Amino acid sequence: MKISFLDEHLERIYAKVKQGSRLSKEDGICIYDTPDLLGLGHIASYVRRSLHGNKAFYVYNQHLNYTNICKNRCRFCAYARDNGEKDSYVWSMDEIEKRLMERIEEPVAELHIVGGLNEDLTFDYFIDLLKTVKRVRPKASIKAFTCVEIDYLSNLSGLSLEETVRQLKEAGLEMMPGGGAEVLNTRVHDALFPKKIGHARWLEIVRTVHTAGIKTNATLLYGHIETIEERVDHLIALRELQDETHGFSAFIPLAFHSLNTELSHIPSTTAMDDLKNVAAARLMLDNFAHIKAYWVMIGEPLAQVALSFGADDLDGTIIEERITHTAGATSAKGLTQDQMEAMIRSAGFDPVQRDSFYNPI
Ligand code: V47
Ligand code: SF4
Repeated sequence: MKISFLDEHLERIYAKVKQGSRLSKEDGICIYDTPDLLGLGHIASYVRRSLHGNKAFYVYNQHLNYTNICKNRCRFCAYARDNGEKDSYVWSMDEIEKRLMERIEEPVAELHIVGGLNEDLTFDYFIDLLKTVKRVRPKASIKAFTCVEIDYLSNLSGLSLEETVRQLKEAGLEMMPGGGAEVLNTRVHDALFPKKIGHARWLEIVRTVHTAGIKTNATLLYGHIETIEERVDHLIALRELQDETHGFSAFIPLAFHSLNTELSHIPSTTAMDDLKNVAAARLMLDNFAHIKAYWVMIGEPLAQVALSFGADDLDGTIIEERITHTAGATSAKGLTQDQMEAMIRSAGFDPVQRDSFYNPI
């Protein structure tokens, strides 16, 4: 179909996309700079539809955030607390079992488990955590721990990265979520999350995890101090690693929420920017199968629109989201399966309930 774009750069990008040519850093910057949002959506949708047709995936999942005590205290994080602070917590195995049992009648297919770097916890706690979850919910997949936690656990246990991952896998770890990279850039790292692992270590850990046969997701935390060029560099770094390992499953752009953080002066991201991040991901990450629109962060209505801007997955029902809601998210804390399916259908797509590995359920 012949399309007239308002932005001449989009003509070039569309031609490349239709030929299956890889987009350059310059193209990535044009994607973020374009005023022609609908033209951009058209191109991203072309790719999304050629990969997934009219399907829109979601997972019936449950989040477990086992502790909010964290020694890193990233400047953008509203969730973390110091040990001994009033509302700090750590869940015992009984508490974890209780939370799983509260939902045992529901068809939960995935458990998304992440927490802070709590110096009171031993490596055995994490092994017990995985085994407890597997015992109580044997049929659900465990998607747990970011590369930040893997680095921490390797230091804590004194084991090599490879051995740490091997032991976690043996205890039940099947997949890893995408958090922790934030923006793969030293300037942003030093300004916002200096105690967290940096760019090179994050990539090294992902490589090790993928080599061990564990798929991971990837994210970009946008809407704070990062520049457009830094966003594009981040996407290209992920694309290059994916060429090497093929271990990334989905990419999720994460919209920064500033309430209750040290950066509370930063305004919320705009719908324009949220949709551009989805489209940029779909177009730049030509070797990623899935792009998620995380409804918790951008809200349910915009997540529906994102399905026409490159996203093919709305993540999950979640049940009880804590991290973004502590930072001011106004979306629901969870959705029922009916709500999720109605949301997808009214956006014009066919809902596909999936497991962690995108097999339809
Ligand atoms: O790494 C922290 C981000 C991430 C804030 O892989 C914030 O399927 C916005 O990674 N405002 C954790 N974001 C969440 C995450 C995730 C979520 C859903 C699905 C998947 C997946 C992964 O949340 C952190 C950080 O980047 N975060 N604080 C904040 N104030
Ligand atoms: Fe800790 Fe993660 Fe929050 Fe950083 S983002 S302070 S590592 S819980």
